[in-house]
Parts: sequence; structure tokens; C-alpha cells
Amino acid sequence: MKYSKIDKQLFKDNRQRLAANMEPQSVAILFSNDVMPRGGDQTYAFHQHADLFYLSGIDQADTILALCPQHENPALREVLFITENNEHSKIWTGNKYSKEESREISGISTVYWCSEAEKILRELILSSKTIYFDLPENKAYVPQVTTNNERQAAYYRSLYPLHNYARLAPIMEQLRVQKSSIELQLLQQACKITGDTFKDLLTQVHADMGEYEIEGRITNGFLSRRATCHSFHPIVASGKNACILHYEDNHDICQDGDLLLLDMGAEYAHYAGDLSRTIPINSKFSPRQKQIYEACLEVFNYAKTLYVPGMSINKIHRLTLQKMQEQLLKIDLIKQQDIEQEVVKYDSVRKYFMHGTAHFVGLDVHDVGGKDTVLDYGMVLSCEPGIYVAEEGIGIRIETMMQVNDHPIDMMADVPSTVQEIESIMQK
Ligand SMILES: [Mn+2]
Repeated sequence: MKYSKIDKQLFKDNRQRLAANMEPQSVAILFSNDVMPRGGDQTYAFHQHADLFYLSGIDQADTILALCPQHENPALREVLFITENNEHSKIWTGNKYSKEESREISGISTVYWCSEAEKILRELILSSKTIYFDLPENKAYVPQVTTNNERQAAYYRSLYPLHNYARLAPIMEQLRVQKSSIELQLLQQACKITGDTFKDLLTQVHADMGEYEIEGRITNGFLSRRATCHSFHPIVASGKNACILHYEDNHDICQDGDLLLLDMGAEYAHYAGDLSRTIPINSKFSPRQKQIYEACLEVFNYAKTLYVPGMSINKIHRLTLQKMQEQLLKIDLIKQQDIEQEVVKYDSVRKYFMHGTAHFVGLDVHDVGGKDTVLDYGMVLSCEPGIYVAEEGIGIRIETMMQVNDHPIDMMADVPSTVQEIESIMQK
């Protein structure tokens, strides 16, 4: 792996916390993600299932984890199944983990080859009343392909139809939303790689550069700093492209006088970074660009103070909309009359700021955790107000990652955000 070895205490603690939340006499069975086909004989780069990684640290396809915390045989309370090395795979794809390496990474002492899974799982299932499976439960996205966990759950359910079945996803959400100190360090590393790469871009961006060329520099900045990959497809949006919220074509040429919106994140050891900044392509904001930028920055700096225990994503967004309303009035984008005529409160603000202020960040860039989840110490969320004025070809987003605290912690506080900082570095 490109990342440094992770302290296996993280995975041990995570399993212990899960066990404490499982029903008596139950077993949880988790399967790794599929290797996804791309075309011909090619596949996409493998990406481990977040929950399986969270509970084991095993970063390899064809992995099964079974947790049966009350099994009478202590050796069967935590069982890992991995794919077996053979002579062909050693030559063509490199070594897979050995059993010993898997024990060292996960802290699980009982490791079998996958070929033995059905037999061992039978033993675990027959000594349990309830079986947990980990189906995809993201509220915003329904996968168009059936996941390995869904297929396996259906298969085992057909073999053992008289058991109780239970959902693992709600428990995993509850566990994962609260970050441990080891996780905070990994997230901080993802933030550092992301922030340092952005700082490099400040000295590199100029007119006539392709958005794709900047995307290339982001990839280079991430990988050369030991990121595994991007945590999401980077947005490199010049001029009016910045008003397309999920623009990812990155195929235009940066024009002198336009702004450039960058929304990018490195993934380090599976943990996501998420940063947005908006900069002037020719290194100087025009008076109008500066006016809108500083209105957004004012909202950003205010919103950052809201990440305290007891808040929620919905509460933060409500307060941020209020602050945004003040700023939009100030720069004349909306008028008092627009507010009075709103059918739904803040509709006139949403015309220019149409997305949310915050989402959780963790193993997924849009991590588990709901909009009404009560914020607590150690949770990590994005803070990302934006102002999009399509008719002027100006789109601005300023984003960082915040750690919830009595004094909220900006995890990328060292990344320039003021007009003066950005211009002075770009003009050097
Ligand atoms: Mn974000």
C-alpha cells in the first residue's frame, strides 16, 4: 500500500464497539467490494468496502469478515477469510496478503482462505440466532449494480431461511460518524496532502492553461505525496463552468480575467480530503469578483464558528443561509423586496447558494451521518458556502474540513483564503 501502516488498535477498537452494539447470539458477515469491470479484460482500480476496511484494515478484494462476539469458541469470535496466493497470481498481479500479514494488519488471529468460508460460516450461522448483513443504505444514492454484500446476503438467506436477519448499516453509521484519534490523524494527513497540492497550484495557474492540465497537476500533487487516489473526481471549473455545481469535464481553457473554482480532495489510507478554493486566473480579482468573493468569505468565516457540539447539519445550514442573506443584500444580488416575496423562507438566497453548507467526511467524502445527527467532539464535516451568479459567469465556493469542538478546528487552516493572501502568492 502507498500509505504507512495503520495502528491495528483502530480496527480492534472498531470491532469491539460493533460487538457492543450487536444483539445477543448474533453474527455479522461483511464482504469486500467487487472488482468492477471496465471493458474488455480491464477492471477499475479496486476500492475496498468502507465498513470492511473500518473493521479489519484489509485492503484487498475477495475478503470476508465474520464477527460472532459470543461464540463459545473464542477463536471463532473474529474470523477473516482472504484469497489464496497461487503461482499464477504471484507472477501476474503480485503477492496477496499472507495469513500472517493479514493478522498483523487486522489484529485478527483466526485467518482462513476464502475457499473454506462456506464451511466455517455454516458453523457460525448455526450457532447464532441473528445474522447481520451490510447492505448499501445511502439515502441519496441507489447503486445501479448489485453489490457483493447484497448478492451474498441473498445467497446465505436462501441457505438459512429460518434465521433472523438484521441491518448492519445503521450500526456502522453510528460508529463511523464519531472519529477516533487515529482516524483524525489519517484525515489530517488527507487534508495536508490536499492543501499542499492546492498551494502548489497557486504558483502554477495562469491564463491559457487547460483545466485538464490543472487536473493533471492535482493528480501529480496527490500521488507524489502518497495519496492513494482522488477522494472524488476533481472539479476544475473556469469562468461560467463554476456555476455547474458538479462540473467535471475539465476540458476548457482558462481565460484571462475569469475565476477558477477548484474542488478537490486526496484520499489517504482510505480517508478523504475535501477542499474548495476560487482564485483569479490572471492572479488579480476584478473589483466585482472581489466583492462577491469577500461576501462568500465572510459567510465562510462565520459558518466555521458553528461546528460546536450540539449543532447539526440542518441547524448550521439554516444559520448560514441567514448570514448569506445579509451578504447578498449587501452586494445587491437580492433586494429586501425579494425576501418579502419569498414563498419558502430563503428561496431568494437559494437562487445563488443552492447546495448545503456541510456534510460529514471520513472514509467516504460524503460520509455516513444524517442532517439531524447531533454534532459531538471529534466529528468531521465540510464547511462550504458558495455564491453562483450564472449571468455574470462567476461561481465561488470556499470549503474546508472542520473538526467539531468548543472552539471548532479548521483542519486546513493553513490554506490561503483571503484575497490578499491568494493574490500575493499568485503574483510572486
Ligand atoms: Mn464537499
